[in-house]
Amino acid sequence: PRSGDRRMSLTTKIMLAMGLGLVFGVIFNALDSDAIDKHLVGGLFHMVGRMFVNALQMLVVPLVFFSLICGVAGIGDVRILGRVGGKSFGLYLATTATAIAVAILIALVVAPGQGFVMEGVDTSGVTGKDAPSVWDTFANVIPRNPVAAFASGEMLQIIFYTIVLGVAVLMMGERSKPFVEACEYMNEVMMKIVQIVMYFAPYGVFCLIAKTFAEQGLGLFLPVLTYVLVLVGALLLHLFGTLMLYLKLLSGLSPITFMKKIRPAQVFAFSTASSNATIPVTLRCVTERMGVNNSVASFTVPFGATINMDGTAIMQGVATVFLANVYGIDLGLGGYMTVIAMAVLASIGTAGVPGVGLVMLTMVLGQVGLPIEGIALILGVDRLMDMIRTAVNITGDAVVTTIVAKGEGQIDMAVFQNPDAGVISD
Ligand code: DAS
Repeated sequence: PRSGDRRMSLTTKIMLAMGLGLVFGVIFNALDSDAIDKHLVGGLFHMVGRMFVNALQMLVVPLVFFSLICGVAGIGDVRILGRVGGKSFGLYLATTATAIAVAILIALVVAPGQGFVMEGVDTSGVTGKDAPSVWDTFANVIPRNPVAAFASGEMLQIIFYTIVLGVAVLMMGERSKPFVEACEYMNEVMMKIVQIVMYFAPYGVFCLIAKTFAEQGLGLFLPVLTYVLVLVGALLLHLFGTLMLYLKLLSGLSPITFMKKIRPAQVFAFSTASSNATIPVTLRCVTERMGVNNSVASFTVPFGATINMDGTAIMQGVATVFLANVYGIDLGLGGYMTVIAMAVLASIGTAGVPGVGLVMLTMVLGQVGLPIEGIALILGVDRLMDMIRTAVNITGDAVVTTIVAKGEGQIDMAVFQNPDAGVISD
């Protein structure tokens, strides 16, 4: 609870920083219509904002490496990797791909940010067409030189190489224990670094928002509101629509019973904005409240918390469409196919800790040639969006867990039907 209290105060601070940044920016814009950069304060805001965006990007490579190694190597036995790993991996990909495809379709129809082109931002050098073709994107997943891939932050190659390394570690059997323990330790260390960076989020958010609104004026606020509405709509559609359809069609289990039993984990995910922190609660919900056998859940839940991020993929899809509209860049079908592939792979690499979905968004934007500074527009609202999408993420983990368990005959239906099974105080 203490860390929860601290996290909530951080959330409050970020909301406050967003509000103050908005007010300061709008006043500055009204008083001095010249670009804020001509002033000392503008330079300071630019520097602090840039430092925060750099710090977010600094997290990506080591966080993905250690989180993914733990997810794969944590499976424990190569044979388990086969049926349960294959099924759950396939379902995690399917639900995430469905999530982002539906999200992009909704965003293209509603077109948030349409008609509002960022003034004074030179987008001539930024065209979606620079992104490599989808075929090259997949062909280049295999790194010629893994060290170069890590050094240059080629995320697709890093994710691929890390998964292969994880499987190789599993094949070492007992001798891999020290390595896996070291990776788990480093994974914890990486989460601490995320916490350190998130500590500075209010300052980064204030400077980024203030600078953005000083340059663009209040006109920008409306499209950001549409971004939030489209994103929340897409998240709720996935939560109560797509995921429940998967559950009903592939397991025959009752979505209404499922939603009642998973609620404590959703509440915890919302308040912590961390899938990883919610793993113990998700595990208890699927085993004690739904009757899933621990032999399945102990793998699929942590695996899902590491590689399955439907809510995050939805955010990345909607944010990409929003930013493409705001910068007046047409990504074309190839561009959106790349976004879907990148967001699915990025959600595989996203560890389940607060704010990393945004960190991965910088990778998706880079891949399709959109300016990374664009995240300044959605940074202020991202903390609240993160809480909602994390609840969607863990629900997706639990849906796949119950589907796989049902298919393996590893679910005690008496427990699933019993409304009082393993009640956890919400
Ligand atoms: N907060 C992350 C999680 O724990 C997701 C995200 O940042 O998008 O699932």
